[in-house]
Amino acid sequence: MRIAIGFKLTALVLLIMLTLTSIGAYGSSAASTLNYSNPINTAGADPYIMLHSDGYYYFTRTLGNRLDIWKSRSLIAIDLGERKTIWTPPSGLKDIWAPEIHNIGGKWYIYYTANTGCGDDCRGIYVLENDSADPLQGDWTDKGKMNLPYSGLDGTVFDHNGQLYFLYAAYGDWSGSHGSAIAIAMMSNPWTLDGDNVILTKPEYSWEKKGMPVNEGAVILKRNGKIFLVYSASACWEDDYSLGILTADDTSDLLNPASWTKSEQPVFAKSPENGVYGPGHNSFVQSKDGTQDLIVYHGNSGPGQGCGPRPTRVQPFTWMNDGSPNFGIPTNGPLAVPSGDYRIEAEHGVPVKAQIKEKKGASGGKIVRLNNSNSSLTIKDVIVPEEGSYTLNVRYSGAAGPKASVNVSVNGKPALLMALPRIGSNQYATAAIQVELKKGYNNLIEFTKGKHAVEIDSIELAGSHTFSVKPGAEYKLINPYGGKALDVADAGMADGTWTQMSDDSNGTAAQRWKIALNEDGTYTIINPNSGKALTVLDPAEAWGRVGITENQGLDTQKWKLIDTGNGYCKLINVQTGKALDVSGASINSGAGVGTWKDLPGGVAQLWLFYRLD
Ligand SMILES: [Ca+2]
Repeated sequence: MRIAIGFKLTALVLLIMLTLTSIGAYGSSAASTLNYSNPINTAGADPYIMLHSDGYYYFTRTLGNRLDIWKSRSLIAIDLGERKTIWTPPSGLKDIWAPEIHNIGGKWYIYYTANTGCGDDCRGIYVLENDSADPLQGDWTDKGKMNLPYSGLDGTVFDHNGQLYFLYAAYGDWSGSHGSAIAIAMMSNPWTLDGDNVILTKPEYSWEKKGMPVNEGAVILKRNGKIFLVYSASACWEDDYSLGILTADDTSDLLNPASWTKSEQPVFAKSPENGVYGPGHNSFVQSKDGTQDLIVYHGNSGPGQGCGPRPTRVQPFTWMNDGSPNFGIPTNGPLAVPSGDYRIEAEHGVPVKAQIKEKKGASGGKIVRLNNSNSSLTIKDVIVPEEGSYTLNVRYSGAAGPKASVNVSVNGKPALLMALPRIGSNQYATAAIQVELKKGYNNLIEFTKGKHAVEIDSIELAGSHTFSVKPGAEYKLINPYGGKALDVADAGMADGTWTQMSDDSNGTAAQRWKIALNEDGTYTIINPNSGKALTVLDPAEAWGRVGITENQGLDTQKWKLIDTGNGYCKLINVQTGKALDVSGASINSGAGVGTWKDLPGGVAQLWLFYRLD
């Protein structure tokens, strides 16, 4: 809240200011459950997103030196979802690129690209396997390097008529025959190729040879009796990186190149008008209710940005009369959130003394029946884009009594009584209440049976809030680029203890920060463990190290919070005028934290505030 007007604050205005303070505009935008804008994260090259039968989206992307998985109830809010580093490479394995997560026969697999230190010549594709129901849990077994006859990258797998196939970008002769081309092979199991590797497309047209002759990043789309192989063309650092497409009849021999017809022009390319450059390396996903098809791709927001952060973008696409996809033009939106993106099926919650039942007319085909006394339904990982009050819509059926109800508890707080007006046993209705939710995925909603039995079909959240923090509340501060948390080194208490980035411990003493609002509208950020304030220790330096010191109300201890949109903010120090910054834009634990000149679009200077208390 900016106070530039020359009038005295009334007590009421002051009270509002002290209870929930909005942040001064920078690129301020309301985060909504109805609309969204691209990109959906700060960095996101080679994005792969899948929707699993458990109702969660799972997301992997290139990080270079490790594999992280994101898990989210919402596609659009996936950057705010649970994130976990599930694997780091053994010594000698480098350039960990283009991971894809797949569920095959009930087991999880991640295919990733790596080399053993000699670059392209020894670049190959490797596989990990996990038999846990949740890929963020359990152990990943190393299935080793795949038996590719070519060196290559960008592996993907698909099933067709019960046969597994593998696609990858196979290196050839850069000066002549095929550069980087797309090869296909059958598989005898999810980590072993069996039989011939056949080249289906190689760079031929000028739009496939910008920078270098490259076809890569293949992915399969099936519809209308056809199989579409969509791939990325040209070098990733070119603004003209784009998508091409091969089309085959779904009854044809997929290992015969003659079965495939190649587009003569790219089917998805840069849009300078819309500010999207080098779009490519895509995947496909559907809205939760299956009614919309969406393309997930990376693309830069300006020209000449090369193979930098390449943030992830998502947009719907349609189908042409001839049955082929129409991907349209890259856009930043705003776009309507995919259908049902903030809906959670009751059957994707945890019933206790209650049953999941199939029911005609139910969303997702199932309901949860709260019948027995003390029966309950717990829905965890409820995600919203910002802290605030949301409308919780509950779709239900079978409310038997005239005063049927259900008790709703949010984040362990005392339950609210929600009336469910009487309807027929085979009819559905929606009732709504307002609930307070934290930013991110860490919300839990519990329903317990009221006076009469009731069947809960789904919940859906609606609302819109701008970024805000609540003075007096405690937060963890995450840099979304690396996913690490702002941390006091060794949970130190002494004046001058440095801060650093560390694995997100979800609010242990070293990673808790209490927000205090100063009279001048700036904030002091206190580590409750030591009671000390986040301080620029070396304000005269270009990059001034940040640590903790006893709070004396100094300008080096005061920060402005600047909303940059999409749920991120910057922290600008009052003394230096510089932004809180992760040294070298490192994504690793142990990276130092300081203040550096405010860089527009700098991924090392963006922060997510997650409420802990
Ligand atoms: Ca349902």
